Amino acid sequence: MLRHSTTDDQRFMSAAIERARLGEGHVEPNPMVGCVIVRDGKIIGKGYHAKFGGDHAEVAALGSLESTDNARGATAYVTLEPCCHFGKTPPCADALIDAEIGRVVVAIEDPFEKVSGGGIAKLRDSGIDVTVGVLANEAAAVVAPFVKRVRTGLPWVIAKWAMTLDGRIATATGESQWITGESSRRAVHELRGRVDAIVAGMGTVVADDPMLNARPPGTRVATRAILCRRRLPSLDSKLVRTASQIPVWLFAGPQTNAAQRRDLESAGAHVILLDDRESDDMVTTTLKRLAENGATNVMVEGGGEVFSSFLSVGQIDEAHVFVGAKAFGGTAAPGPIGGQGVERLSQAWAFKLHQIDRFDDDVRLIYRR
Ligand code: AOF
Ligand code: ZN
Repeated sequence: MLRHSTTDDQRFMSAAIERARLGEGHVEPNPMVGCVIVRDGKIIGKGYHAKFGGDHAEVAALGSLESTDNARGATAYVTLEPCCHFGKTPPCADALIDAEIGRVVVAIEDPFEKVSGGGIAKLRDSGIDVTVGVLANEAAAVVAPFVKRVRTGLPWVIAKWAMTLDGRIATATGESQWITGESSRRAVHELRGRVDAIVAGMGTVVADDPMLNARPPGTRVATRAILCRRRLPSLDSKLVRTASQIPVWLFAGPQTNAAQRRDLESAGAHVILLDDRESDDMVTTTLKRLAENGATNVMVEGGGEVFSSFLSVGQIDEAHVFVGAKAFGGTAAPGPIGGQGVERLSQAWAFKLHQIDRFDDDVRLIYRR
C-alpha cells in the first residue's frame, strides 16, 4: 500500500485548522478560520477568527508576531482564502501584502460571493507565491455549515438523539428518562449552547414538556423553534412560560386555532402562521426563516416524525447519536426515526462517520451525510 507522508505544508495547515476550531460558537454566521505564520520551518505567529465582527485570522496571526518585520518573506498558512472585501474589517489580502509575506498556503477558496477567488488573485497579482488545496477536505469539514448557508441559504442541521445499545429511545411502555448518563447530557447542553436554533415537534413538547435551552448557558442563546402543524403548545408548558426570556418561535399550520395563537403571542411566543404550501414543506420553510434570521447551525431534537421529515427532504447534515449503556428490548419499543422509513436497503439514508467520543460508559457517534 502506498503511504503518503505528511508534508510540512500539511503539518502547518493542520496547526492552522486546529486554531480555526477555537472560534466555534463565537464567530457564526462567519466561518471559523485559522492562520499560522512560519519562518525557517518554525511557527512564529498564530491567530484565528475569535469573535463575530472581530479581527480575521490573518490579522490576528500578524498581530501575534514579536515584530512586524518577521513577516517579511515568511509563509502564511490560512484555512480559508484571505478576503479581499471591506466587511466589518479591511481585506486580509491587503494585510498580508503590506506585511510583505512571501508565500501564502490556502486550504480552500471562500465561497462568499464578494471573495470567491478574488483574494487569491489579489495575492498572486502582487507577486506572492500562492498554493491552494492543502488539507482541503479537513478545512472544508470545519466550515461546512458556513458553506451550506452561503450556497443554499439554509442552515446546517444537526439531529441529536440518544438510544440504547439495542437502538431504542424508550421502553415498550414509553419510559425514556434517562438513557444516557450525566456526562453525555452535559455534552448535549454544550451543543445546545453553540447552535442558533433548537427544533422540536409538538409530539416531543407534549410528551416531555422540555425547556430546550442550554444549562449552563453557552456562547449563544438558541431560538426554540416548534413545528406545530395541527396543535399548539399549552400556555402552561415550560416553553411558553419562559418565552419572554428565551425566544420561542411556533411554526403554525393553517388549521391551528386562531384564538390560541393570539394567546400564545400575548404570552411572548412568536407565532409564524404558515399557508398550506408552507405547511406542506414545513422543514424547508422553517429552515429558511431561521437562516433569514441569521442561523448557521440548527439542532433538531426530535421526535421520530420530525427526524423522518427532515431526512426525507435531505435536511439532516449531521447526526449526534448518543448510545447509552443499556438495552430495553421489546418489539414495541421505538427507535429514533419514525415515519414510513425506506422500503428497500438501496434507499437507506447513508452517512459517513465523522467523530467518536466517549462519555463514561456512553459513546457519541457523529455522522455526516
Ligand atoms: C478571512 N479571514 O478569518 C475570516 C474570513 O464582514 P466580516 O469582516 O465579518 O467578514 C465576513 C466574511 O469574511 C465572511 O463571510 C467570509 O467570507 C470572510 N471570512 N475571511 O480572510 C477570516 N473569518
Ligand atoms: Zn479577512
